[in-house]
Amino acid sequence: MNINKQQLADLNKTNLKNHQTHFDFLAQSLSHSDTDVNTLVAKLAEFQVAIPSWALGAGGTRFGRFSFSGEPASLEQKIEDIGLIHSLTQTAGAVSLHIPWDVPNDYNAIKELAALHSIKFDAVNSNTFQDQKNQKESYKYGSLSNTSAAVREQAIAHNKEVVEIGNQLGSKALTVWLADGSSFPGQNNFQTALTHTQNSLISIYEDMPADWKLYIEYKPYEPNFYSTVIQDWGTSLMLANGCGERAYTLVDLGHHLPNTNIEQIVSILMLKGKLGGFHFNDSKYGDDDLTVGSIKPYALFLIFNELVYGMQNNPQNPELGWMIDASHNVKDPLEDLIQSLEAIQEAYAKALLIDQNALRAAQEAHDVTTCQELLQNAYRTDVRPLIREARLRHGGALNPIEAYRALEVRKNLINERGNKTVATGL
Ligand code: LRH
Ligand code: MN
Ligand code: MN
Repeated sequence: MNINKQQLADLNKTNLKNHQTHFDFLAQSLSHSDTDVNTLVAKLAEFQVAIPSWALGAGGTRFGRFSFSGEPASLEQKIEDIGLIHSLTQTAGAVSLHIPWDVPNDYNAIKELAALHSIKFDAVNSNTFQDQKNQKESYKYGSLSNTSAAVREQAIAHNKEVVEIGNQLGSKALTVWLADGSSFPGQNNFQTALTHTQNSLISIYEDMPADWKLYIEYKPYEPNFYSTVIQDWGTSLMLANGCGERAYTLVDLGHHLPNTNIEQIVSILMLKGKLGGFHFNDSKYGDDDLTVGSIKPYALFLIFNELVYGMQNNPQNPELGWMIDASHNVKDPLEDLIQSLEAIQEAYAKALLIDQNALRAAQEAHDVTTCQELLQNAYRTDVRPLIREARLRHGGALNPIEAYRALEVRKNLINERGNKTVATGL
């Protein structure tokens, strides 16, 4: 199924007058500040977030998985799904592949299909947290950190192959997330595990094309429950520094212990020019991979405040690789992703509204009350007319969920793909 601009323009007609009233009102209220509304809309339209190839079907937990009908059964169908989300939102112009879950069969055909939907290939993800069929060595006791040289070599070779695959598609970054660690005290020697990991990463890094970046993802626990080799941003940064200039830390919002100040981590990494990538999701307890903004939207806004500050003040930090890393257990995956994109845009737009000069002045005057007022005034502004306007100007839907349902996208996908479908990947 494809959605064309005319269909969306027709659907938008119903909401257009209402939208215009809200947009004009917001533009009018913002005209008193020095925020130019057209610049804001342009920034929102520019902001593109990659959709991971593993998030288009129903996810699951270790207790079960409940399929969603009409799920994509191939990489081609996954790209088509992202194309649908992108048509509606105009903010999902990239895909992030997980290898070997989504290895292309025909590179040219996949590239053509992606181009047809205006989708770029973002960072590629390696997978050494599962054993694959016919694999010689097992990752049961770790991959890049394993005490066995043969296992480490196999894992290194896999990462190099992932880079090769990504290179053929136009990707420019490799994301490494390791499940390596231990479940019981005494199982691992922490120092040996870290040293092996560093050396393995260096070997992968040195093999990458000169214009590639390496993103090192951290996570405190799971699947190992006693220790994880790359447990936090400090370890990731240390490893990135050990690799070289083009190695960076990747922050996944779900990969922190409760109440961690993620915005501070983001800020410090950008100061050091070492924040490379970002995985969006939300959580109540751990790595829950829930819809972005569904649990802690204010925290997301504070994180975006630091991201915006960093993007404006830290030229030493490269452009970031943005990706949604969520799992969809009960909602339609496409609707869920649309909601995540909306939450990301909302937090970004609100952060852009913060009067940075006034904030700096209030900070210097130690006027804590005003500091809070400045942040919360921005947070309390309903920025949705800006996001809608950005979509409208680029041929998207004023209300993507409404359009998705009006066009009966899921019903069409079920007609095309069937009722009992299982997406490849997670
Ligand atoms: C690990 C993780 C990592 C993986 C993805 C499937 O929890 O966030 O990014 O690649 O989930
Ligand atoms: Mn992640
Ligand atoms: Mn995760």
